[in-house]
Amino acid sequence: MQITDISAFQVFDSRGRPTIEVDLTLSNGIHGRGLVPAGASTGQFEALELRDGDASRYRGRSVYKAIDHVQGEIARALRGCDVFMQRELDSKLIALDGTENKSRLGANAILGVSLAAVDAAARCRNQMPCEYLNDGTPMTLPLPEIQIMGGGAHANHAIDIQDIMVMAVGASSYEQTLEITHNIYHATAELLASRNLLTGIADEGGFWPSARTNQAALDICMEGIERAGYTPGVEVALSLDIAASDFYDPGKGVYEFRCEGRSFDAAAFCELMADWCARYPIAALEDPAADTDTKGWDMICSELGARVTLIGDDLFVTNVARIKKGINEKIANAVLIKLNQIGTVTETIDAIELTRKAGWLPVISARSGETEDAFIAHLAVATGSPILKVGSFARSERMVKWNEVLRISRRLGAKASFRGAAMMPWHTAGPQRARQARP
Ligand code: 2PG
Ligand code: MG
Repeated sequence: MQITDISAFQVFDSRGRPTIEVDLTLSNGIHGRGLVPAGASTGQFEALELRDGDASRYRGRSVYKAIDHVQGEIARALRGCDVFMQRELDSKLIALDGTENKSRLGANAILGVSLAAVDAAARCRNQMPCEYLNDGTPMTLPLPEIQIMGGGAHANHAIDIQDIMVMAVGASSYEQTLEITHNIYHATAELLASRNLLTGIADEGGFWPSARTNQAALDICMEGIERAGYTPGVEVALSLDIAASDFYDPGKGVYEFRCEGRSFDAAAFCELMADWCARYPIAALEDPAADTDTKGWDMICSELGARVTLIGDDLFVTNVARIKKGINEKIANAVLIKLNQIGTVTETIDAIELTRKAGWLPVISARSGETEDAFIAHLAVATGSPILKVGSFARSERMVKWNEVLRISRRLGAKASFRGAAMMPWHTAGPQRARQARP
């Protein structure tokens, strides 16, 4: 089935910032759409998001150059190509760009086209994107990581760490994970309101962190879990995105908790992470060390790698070469997977495959600047990825993904199983640790 036309438009993401929408047309008249998200705590090794940089338009953030690339060079190169040959299409896009980090055409331009091709191809076959992408790997419904409080770059650095999330590790179905999270989210809102701390929400829908220290924010979330009637560590575990690259000073080699006026060298920060894991039922830590601090990662992994899911985000940026290096160095045990960090669907799937083959966990993730697109729900199910991270349990750009997994589950029935925490092999120690966890 041939691609006949590709158009692109400027639309707006969940922060109201410009992004790209691609509309790809096939010779049978079917259209596919691709919408591109954007990060705020963007890793320095990510593929390049092309913005116009013209201060007189959208404060420099418009994406008209990327749109021109889609409608010009890219459309010319892909017209007449078979939409079912996703790997070939993506290879063409990579070759056409010709740079290491997609900086010539823009990873946002390239990803929009790559996503629109999958959407069009799936529609052509009358399949859901997850069915179209599935290569025979058993499909699973993911265990959600859902944000209760948002900090770091998503909340004007009111606290230093970025995401305090819950994982319903005791749930026996996907639907139950949502019920548990719903109850915790709203119980936490009541708790904050009762203390006059309900001051709004951060970029991904989690509560604005009105706590004075990072640990106080963890305590509020623990109380929220208990107020909802759950035992932390039994039905529910915590998961933290420390986003440590955002407060690491590479010159001094220190991590700076600015909201507390404290700083730590790599060894002291590792000790702090281990201390938190002893006090709280933490099932997963994302970016507990900076993307350039390999020694810090190594220390944390030796200390916690056997019992905590240690997820590299800024460290790996969904890049096969960086993930391979990390696997050889054994410095983590899971990889955050974000399509726009690398720029094509095929490279993203390759990153997932590589991660899984190493016995590590792929964690499919949204960005802090999201859209109404729910493709990542399909990517998680299609690849049998154990964990899905989408932000909080509020705001439609988040809920559309949680809801899409419900729809997929209804349509796939027994073809997609839910294994929950059983897909985190080292998690079994969690509940036991949790019982004696409170400080
Ligand atoms: C992250 C993401 C999502 P951003 O760091 O994992 O929380 O944030 O999209 O801003 O990089
Ligand atoms: Mg992150």
